[in-house]
Amino acid sequence: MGSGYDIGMSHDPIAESVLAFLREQDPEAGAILAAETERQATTLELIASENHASPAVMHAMGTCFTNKYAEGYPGARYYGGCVHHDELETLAQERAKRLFGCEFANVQPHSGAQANAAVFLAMLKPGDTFASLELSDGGHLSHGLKVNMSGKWFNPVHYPLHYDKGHERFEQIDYDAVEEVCREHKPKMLMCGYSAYPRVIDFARFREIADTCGALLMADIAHIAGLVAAGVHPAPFPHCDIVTTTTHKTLRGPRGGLIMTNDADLAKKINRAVFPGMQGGPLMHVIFAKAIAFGEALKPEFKAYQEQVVRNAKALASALAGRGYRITSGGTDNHVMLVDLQPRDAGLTGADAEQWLEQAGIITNKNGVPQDPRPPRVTSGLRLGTPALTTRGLGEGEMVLVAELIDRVLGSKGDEGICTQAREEVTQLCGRFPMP
Ligand code: DSN
Repeated sequence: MGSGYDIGMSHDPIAESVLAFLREQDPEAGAILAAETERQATTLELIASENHASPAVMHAMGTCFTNKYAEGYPGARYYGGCVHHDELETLAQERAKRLFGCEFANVQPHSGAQANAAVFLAMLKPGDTFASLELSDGGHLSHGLKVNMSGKWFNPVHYPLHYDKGHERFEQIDYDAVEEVCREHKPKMLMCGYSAYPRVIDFARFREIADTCGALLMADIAHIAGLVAAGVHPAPFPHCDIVTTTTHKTLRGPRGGLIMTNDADLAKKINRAVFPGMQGGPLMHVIFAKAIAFGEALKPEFKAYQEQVVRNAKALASALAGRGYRITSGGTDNHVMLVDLQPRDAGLTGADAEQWLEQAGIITNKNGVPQDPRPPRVTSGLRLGTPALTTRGLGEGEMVLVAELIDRVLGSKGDEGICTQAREEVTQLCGRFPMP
């Protein structure tokens, strides 16, 4: 049984022969790859920012494009021998532009954090003020955390969620407060787009707010990029000036970053900030895989996949709520949910839950819930997402089963026997839904 949503997702003989080859070439390193292959095949991946890339994307990274320096951009390189690298990077750019409906795309950022850092370098001066959502409310460390460059060298001001339990939009973005923060602080840049926010982002409203204070509007759509590409979440263009993303989460490409804009002047600044401002040689083998992933995302099957991601998230959230867990903001509109463990068991921490579930082969990450009384290494919540399970072909029926397994493990407080039994059931379930 395969996912049925995409190209070649049910069996990968090339990966098997590569593994056999590497085990022969370097038994020590090959054994680690074998173990990780087995781990991924026999566990349920519920980390919202992870996915299982297609065989084409995976193998694209293991090609001769890794051998080349191509500093610069197509047609303007600092090394000879770049003719095919120019073709390739142009192809990746063109596909990204079609996918997200924009005029300019820089496909070179090595990661989402580096894409964001390049935007800071291009658009702000040290000490400039920008507005964002705090990490503890669902933002990202590169959106102004004190220990991150964005918080050390720039001046973040944060806008809130609705924290009033009685409010109909409890734990959702308080757009009026965003506007107040912008009026008071006059940020040079307003950031939206998050790492742990389960609701639709109103980019049009953000545009109106940015215009009240003359701020640039930047969206980091790292989490929802696949949904946006498939039209399952509203698009940031034409509302946003700059859009950054990763390519490996819902978008299901290789690990990497991407920056887009419709403005030719901003594009020039962004290009200079990525190279030579932030990075040296681009990872051309990864750009090759990005081009392939963008090609996959342009196919109609990708829309069906993303629609199922959202249906699965809703089914999982509803099944967990039915078992006494609180889903923050009352549910999810996208691929991710934040599960507040406290109503189910006041003593249960996210750290314990993550560890016990891993013993049962269910991979999650602890995550603070808004206004979490516990520190980030402990937390009262779990962040769960459905992109990877959906790639494997699990549907809403299986989400109910996954919720039951999660509850059984957590309800037992990680009892060894219960975890072992659940681990066996997880392995069997994984066997019914093989890896890409
Ligand atoms: N670390 C990523 C996540 O898990 O959401 C964000 O960069």
